Amino acid sequence: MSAKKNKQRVEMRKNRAKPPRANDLTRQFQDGAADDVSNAERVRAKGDLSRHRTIVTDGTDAMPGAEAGFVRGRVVKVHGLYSYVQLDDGRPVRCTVRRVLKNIQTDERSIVTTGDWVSVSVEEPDSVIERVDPRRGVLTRSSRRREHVLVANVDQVVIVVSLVEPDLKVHLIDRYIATAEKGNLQPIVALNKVDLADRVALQPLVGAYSQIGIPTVLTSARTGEGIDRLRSLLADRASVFSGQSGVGKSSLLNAIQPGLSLRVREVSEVNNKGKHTTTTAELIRLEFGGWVVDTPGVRQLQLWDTRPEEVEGYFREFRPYVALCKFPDCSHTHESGCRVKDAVRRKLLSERRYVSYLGLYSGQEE
Ligand SMILES: Nc1nc2c(ncn2[C@@H]2O[C@H](COP(=O)(O)OP(=O)(O)OP(=O)(O)O)[C@@H](O)[C@H]2O)c(=O)[nH]1
Ligand SMILES: [Mg+2]
Ligand SMILES: [Zn+2]
Repeated sequence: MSAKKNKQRVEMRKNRAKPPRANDLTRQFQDGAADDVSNAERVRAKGDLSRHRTIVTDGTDAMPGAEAGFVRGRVVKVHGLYSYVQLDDGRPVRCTVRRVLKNIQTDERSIVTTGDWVSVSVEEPDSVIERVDPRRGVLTRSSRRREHVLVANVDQVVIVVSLVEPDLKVHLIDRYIATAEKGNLQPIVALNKVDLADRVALQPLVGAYSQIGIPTVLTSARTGEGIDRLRSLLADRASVFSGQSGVGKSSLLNAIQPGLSLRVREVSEVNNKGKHTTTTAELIRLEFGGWVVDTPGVRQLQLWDTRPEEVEGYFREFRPYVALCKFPDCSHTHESGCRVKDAVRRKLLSERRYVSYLGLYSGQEE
C-alpha cells in the first residue's frame, strides 16, 4: 500500500455538492455500472439523497480499488459490529470496519450497509473494510429522526403488499412508491396472497399502476401465480423487497428461488403480530442473474427529510399537469387554476393517488 489516502466524513450541502470526479466514472466502469452513469451523476449532484458521504482520496492517480492488498466485494449483510462480504472471487469473509472510517462517521448505522461495494484487506481472523464506494440507488427510512440507509446500490424496489392478512392499504403503496421515486429506484408492485382475494375487484388497481409505468403483479407464494412474471422482472437487476411484516416477502423469494429456505412466519406465530420474522436485510444472488435483498418489514414508513413541495415530484403521472398550474408554486391543495386538481376532477388522474399525495404533502403518518 504505497498510496497515501485521506478519508473524511463530510456533510454535503446542496450548494456545495460538487459534480462527480472523473475517477468516480472509472470506478463505476470497473464495477460494470457505466451504463448507469447519467443516473448516478444525478443522484450525487442532487446532494440531498445522502448528505453525508465518506470521501476517499488517493494521493496518486492509481485506479481506485486496485491498491495492493485490497480485494473487491459486496456487503451481503450487516450484523452488529460485523459486515459479511462476498468477495469478487466468491469467498465469503467476515469484516470489521477500518477505525478511521468509524471515527469520522456521523450515523454509525449507515457507514456500511447491505449492498455496498467495498474494498477489503483480507486478514485473519477478521478482514477489514477499507473503502466504501459512493452509493448509487439507496432505499432509506427514518428511524429516530435519523436517516437509515436500508440498502445501497439497487435499481428497483419490489413493493410487496398483502391483499388480506394484513389487509390491503392502498395509500401505503403510494407511500412506498414515493420512497422509491425519491431514491431514483424503479417501483414494482406485488399484490400478494391473491389466492385469498377477489381478483376481479383488483383489476382496476393493477391497470391504474401499469398505466403509469409501474409494473404490478398479482402474486401468490402459495399457488405460484405471478412468480414467473416476478422472475423476469428481477432477472439481471439489483432489487430490494420491501413492505410490511407478514405480507409474504420471504415466502415470495422462496417461491422465486426454490432452495433458498428463507425463514417465513409459521402458523403458530401468526398471532405474534409485533414480531418480524426476517430480522436483517440480506443480499441474495439469484440463479437466473441479478441480486435481491430481503428486508425486515417496516412498521412505519416516513419519507426522510422531504419538504412538502418535493412530494409532487414523486407522483410521476402528475408532472405534465404540474407544469400548467396557474401559480408556479402551486401546492395542488387549494389553489385556483390548479391543473392537477382539474385533472383529478376530469378523471385523468386517479383520485386515490391524489388522496395519497395530500397525505404525504401534509406530512401525515400512515
Ligand atoms: N395464503 C397465502 N399465504 C401467504 C402467501 N405468502 C405468504 N403467506 C403467509 O404469510 C405469512 C408471512 O409470510 P412471510 O414470508 O414470513 O412474510 P414477510 O413479509 O417476509 O414478513 P417479515 O419477515 O416479518 O417482514 C406466512 O405465514 C406465509 O405462509 C400467499 O401468497 N398466500
Ligand atoms: Mg421475511
Ligand atoms: Zn396545482
